[in-house]
Amino acid sequence: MKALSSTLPIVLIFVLLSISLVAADDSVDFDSFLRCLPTRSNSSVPIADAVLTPANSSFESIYQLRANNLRIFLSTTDRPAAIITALHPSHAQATVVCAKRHGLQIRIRSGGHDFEGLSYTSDVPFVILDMFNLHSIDVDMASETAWVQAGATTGELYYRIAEQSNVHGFPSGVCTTLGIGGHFSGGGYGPLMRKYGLSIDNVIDAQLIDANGRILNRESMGEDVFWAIRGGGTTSFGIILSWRVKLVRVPPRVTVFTVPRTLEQGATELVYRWQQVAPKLPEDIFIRIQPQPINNGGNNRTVRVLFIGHFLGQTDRLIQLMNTNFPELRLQRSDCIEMSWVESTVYWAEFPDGTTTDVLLDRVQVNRSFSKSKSDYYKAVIPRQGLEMLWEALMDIEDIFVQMNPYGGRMEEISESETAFAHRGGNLFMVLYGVTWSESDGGIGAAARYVEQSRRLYRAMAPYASSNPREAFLNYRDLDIGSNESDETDFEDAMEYGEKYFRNNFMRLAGVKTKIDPENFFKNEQSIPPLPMRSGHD
Ligand SMILES: Cc1cc2nc3c(=O)[nH]c(=O)nc-3n(C[C@H](O)[C@H](O)[C@H](O)COP(=O)(O)OP(=O)(O)OC[C@H]3O[C@@H](n4cnc5c(N)ncnc54)[C@H](O)[C@@H]3O)c2cc1C
Ligand SMILES: *[C@@H]1O[C@H](CO)[C@@H](O)[C@H](O)[C@H]1NC(C)=O
Ligand SMILES: *[C@@H]1O[C@H](CO)[C@@H](O)[C@H](O)[C@H]1NC(C)=O
Ligand SMILES: *[C@@H]1O[C@H](CO)[C@@H](O)[C@H](O)[C@H]1NC(C)=O
Ligand SMILES: *[C@@H]1O[C@H](CO)[C@@H](O)[C@H](O)[C@H]1NC(C)=O
Ligand SMILES: CC(=O)N[C@H]1CO[C@H](CO)[C@@H](O)[C@@H]1O
Repeated sequence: MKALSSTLPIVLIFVLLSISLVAADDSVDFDSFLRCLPTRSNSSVPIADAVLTPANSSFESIYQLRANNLRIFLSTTDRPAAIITALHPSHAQATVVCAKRHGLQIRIRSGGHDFEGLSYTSDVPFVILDMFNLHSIDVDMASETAWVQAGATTGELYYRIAEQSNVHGFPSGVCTTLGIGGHFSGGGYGPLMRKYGLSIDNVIDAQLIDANGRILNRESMGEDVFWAIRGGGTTSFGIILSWRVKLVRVPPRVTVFTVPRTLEQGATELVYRWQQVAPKLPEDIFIRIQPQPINNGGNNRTVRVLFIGHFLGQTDRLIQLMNTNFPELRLQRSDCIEMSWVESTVYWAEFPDGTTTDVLLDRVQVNRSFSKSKSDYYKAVIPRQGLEMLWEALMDIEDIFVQMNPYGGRMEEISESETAFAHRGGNLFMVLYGVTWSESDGGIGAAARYVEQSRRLYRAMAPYASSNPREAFLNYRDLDIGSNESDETDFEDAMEYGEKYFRNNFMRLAGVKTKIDPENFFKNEQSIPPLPMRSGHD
């Protein structure tokens, strides 16, 4: 991300001309790595079919295809020495064993949505283990469970469940191209969160490849490791091959709505009220809000807040509940649309009206953009003057995206230590601040300016957000909150981001890490380090 500080458009040309291969480093024995691979994998599915080096014509296109954030992708010149597009679990096992033996770091990629690109960039010689081809989903209606491979997307999971049942679903993210492998590692949330918790709260088993290349399940990895991989950033502990999930019950018809309110229509008072009401509503109701600046023509800017709702039930009941609990929103029957649960995943992902559920099988994010995101947790209501300051800040910023998601319900019931995901009781809502822009807004050359805008908003909200630590959501990865270099994980540095992401679970995570990966093979700029070695004289 070094090029970010430059605002010259020439950067792009520079990047394209100077793509370099980190494999050139002498200390790394890349040829031996390549020779090692077939000796460690199942010969009936040749690993040669999975290995791409820069000599292969498809290398660059596969690299790019799932490098989702153009801010990261266009600011790095380093390329992996190889991309292993695993076609069989043994290809992933071989990648671990051979990379460890021959001094290469691995970066694990499933859907490639990491906000800071940690699944496809590194400053040291590395290979990408791409799990995208391992995407089978086996739904078993008798036990109401499914085994889902890491490379499957959220959309595929929703689609495959709906093929079998219209009264089952799964609580995961809104975007339908997220990789299950990365998405669950940080928790995984969506509109079913208040009713059923996070994705990881409904995970009952997993297959994990450890640093010795062994495949472990829940029993053989032990409850400590199983605890850590649910929300603790799986990538610090191993490679997820698949998760076994418990499906959840949904009614045959659910109701969705999107209600816009501008400042002139009283949005400030509504948002003030929403903060108190939304975390306490019946668990079947989830109302996200999205304030965004809009132009009223000329230079007259205002803020419009979208109230985006999801209800596990039908319109009549929803209207009753809203009249009782949140009459100020004045939700009308005509605002509500009834549909099946799987159709609601398409609605929530903001596909154009009329898009059919087949879109859930589109596995690749086609329209990529430049982005920088940050997150906050709120345990107290933002006062009216705080909201007014937020509106001012939004109207000041070019392409800002703010999303506020209510907690409460099931999230309040699960204890902070039940899984590694620590943001539970006491949180009113979680906020995403994102700036996104495109090539026509200035592309990579404008990155420094946009990134600074996101930081400015984050600083402005400090008085209202959680503090000591100022908590952050791992799935909304943000290197600003503390990070390390690609190949070293200093414990003190790790504590800085670790407490924000994991609160009191950080030390226990480091303890688990010490047991399963004491040599710290699985690491990145924000991984969990092993506990520091004791000095001996205490
Ligand atoms: C448009 C968009 C919408 C989003 N919406 C939501 C949302 O609604 N809810 C939510 O919770 N999050 C959401 N996110 C965040 C998302 O959950 C995270 O970015 C998540 O990490 C993406 O997983 P991935 O597999 O696609 O990404 P990747 O970039 O492939 O991986 C992300 C991280 O997980 C690691 N990893 C990937 N696969 C494995 C594996 N098999 N084993 C071990 N480690 C692995 C990677 O090394 C990396 O550190 C959204 C992100 C985007 C870009
Ligand atoms: C190799 O993979 C095939 C196909 O998945 C499987 O049938 C076979 O048992 C595997 N062989 C070994 C030695 O694991
Ligand atoms: C990559 O190129 C090598 C050498 O030309 C070739 O043998 C191999 O099949 C190619 N790999 C893939 C996955 O296409
Ligand atoms: C700006 O737009 C709002 C909403 O349309 C309107 O009420 C207001 O009068 C406008 N202000 C100016 C200065 O035009
Ligand atoms: C991608 O962007 C193009 C051009 O803006 C648009 O026409 C197309 O519908 C978009 N595709 C998706 C899937 O959003
Ligand atoms: C990028 C970054 O923050 N790197 C830090 C990693 O840890 C070392 C100490 O071991 C710091 O000096 C770096 O600043």
